[in-house]
Amino acid sequence: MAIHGLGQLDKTYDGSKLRIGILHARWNKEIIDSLVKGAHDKLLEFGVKEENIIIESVPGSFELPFGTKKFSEKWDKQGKPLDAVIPIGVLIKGSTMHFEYICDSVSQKIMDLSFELGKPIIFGVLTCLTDEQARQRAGLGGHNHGADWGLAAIEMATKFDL
Ligand code: RBF
Repeated sequence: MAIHGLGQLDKTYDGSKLRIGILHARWNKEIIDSLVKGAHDKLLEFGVKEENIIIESVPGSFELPFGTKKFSEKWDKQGKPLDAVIPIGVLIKGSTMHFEYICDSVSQKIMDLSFELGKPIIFGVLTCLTDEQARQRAGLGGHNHGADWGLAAIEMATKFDL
């Protein structure tokens, strides 16, 4: 059992029929790229087809909640709904209160979105005090949390016969 990270799944999940969206912010790009790759590769490992992993971006983490809503609704309208969305962002504390406000509001709104949209919206936002903490959590020296978010999306999109 991993101390940090999801560790073992409760059973094996088949992602072959799923369509999963990844919506990432572009701030802190090196870290974002690694998290997106971690999630993407884990989705492939669990059978999600490459063409059913839809990746889109927004400027920063603040844009993730609204972007996720619009991203999901766009595919609903086209008759090719996403079964889950993984919003990915990296917030790093600076010298103002910006970090505190954004962390709180973005986290709360991402949680609300699952209920609003009726589908799993995974919490793929790192809220770190330093660049080094973010790198460690993005597979750049430590465990890649993006992989856990990919697994969480597959489990949540499969488990409750949504
Ligand atoms: N976006 C992030 O995704 N991560 C950050 O660490 C981050 N830091 C920011 C710091 C400041 C002072 C400002 C003004 C914006 C920051 N943003 C960050 C961008 C923010 O999420 C958003 O894209 C912009 O504020 C435009 O709405």
